Amino acid sequence: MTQSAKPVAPIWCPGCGDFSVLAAVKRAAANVGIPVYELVLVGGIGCSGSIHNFIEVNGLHALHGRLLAQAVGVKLSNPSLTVVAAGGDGDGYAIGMGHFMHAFKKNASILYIVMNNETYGLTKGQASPTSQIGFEGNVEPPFHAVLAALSIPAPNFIARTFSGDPKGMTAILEEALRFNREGRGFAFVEDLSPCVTYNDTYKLWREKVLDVSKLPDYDPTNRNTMFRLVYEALDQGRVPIGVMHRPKESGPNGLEQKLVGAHPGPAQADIGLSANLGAYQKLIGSLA
Ligand SMILES: Cc1ncc(C[n+]2csc(CCOP(=O)(O)OP(=O)(O)O)c2C)c(N)n1
Ligand code: SF4
Ligand SMILES: [Mg+2]
Repeated sequence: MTQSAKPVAPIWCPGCGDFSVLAAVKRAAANVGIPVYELVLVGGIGCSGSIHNFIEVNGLHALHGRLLAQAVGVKLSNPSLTVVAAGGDGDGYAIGMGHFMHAFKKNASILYIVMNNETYGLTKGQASPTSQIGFEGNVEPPFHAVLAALSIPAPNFIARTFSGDPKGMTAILEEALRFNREGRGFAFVEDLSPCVTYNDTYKLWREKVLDVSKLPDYDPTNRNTMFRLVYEALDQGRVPIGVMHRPKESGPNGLEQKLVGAHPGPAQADIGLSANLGAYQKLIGSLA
C-alpha cells in the first residue's frame, strides 16, 4: 500500500490551538522519516478529532471516546504501522475515560495526543472534565491526566506540551514517535490547545507554563519525583509542561510484541488455504 488519503483544508476557527498540533505532527513525522503510507491517524469526535482529515495519511474517524480501542486494533492487526490516536479532553476523559486508563496498562506502541482546551469545543463550549471551577457553571475540580497517568506503573512515555510552543511540541512528538517505532510501548502527550472561541486560555497559559525539565529535582525516570513536581507546580497555580515520564526500559515492550510477536499480524498474514491447510486440519481434528 503506497497511497494515502488526500487532505482537505482545516475547518477550525482561525487561531485554534489545534493548528499547532497539526503542524507539529506533520513536522515530527517528517523528521522521524515515517513514510505517509506507514502512518495511520485515528481521530476522536470533536473539533480536535477531525485532525486526520487535514493531513495526507490514512486515517479513520472513530466512535466518540473509543478511538483508543480502534487505534490499538489497527496496531495489533499490522504492527509495522505507526499509529497515532488524536482527540479532545471530552472524548478522552469523559466518555472515553475507561479506555483511557486501560491504555496505559495495555501499553500498545501507539501515540495518543489529547488536545486539551478544557471545554467541549465542537458542541459550543460546555464544561469538560478538565474545566476549571466556575467555567460555565462548573462546580467540580478539574481532572489532571498526567497525575492519573503517572499513577499507573507501566513503562509508558508521558508528556505535556503547549500549542503556544510549537517547537517544544515537535521535539516531544518526535521522541514519542521514536519510542513507538522502537516498540517500547504507549506514548501519551497531552497538548494544551486553547479553544479561542469558547475558552481562550492562550494569555493565561503563556504566563503560567512551567517547563518541568528546568526544575532542580527533575528526573523523568522517577515517578515519585515527577508526581511531586507536577503536583507542587499545580498547587502554585503553574501549568506544568515537558516530558513527565521516560521509562528506563529500552527494549521492545509493547502489547503488540507480547500478543503478536514476530508474526506480521492478521492484516499481512497469508490466510490462503494452501498455507494454512495443516493448521485447519489440526483444528478440525481437535474438535472430532
Ligand atoms: C455518543 C455521543 N455523545 C455525545 C456526542 C456529542 N459530542 C460531540 S463532540 C463532544 C465533545 C467534544 O469535546 P472534546 O472531546 O473536548 O473535543 P473538542 O471539540 O473540544 O476538540 C460531544 C459531547 C456525540 N457526538 N456522541
Ligand atoms: S470551537 Fe474552539 S476547539 Fe473548535 S475549532 Fe473553534 S477554536 Fe478550535
Ligand atoms: Mg475539548
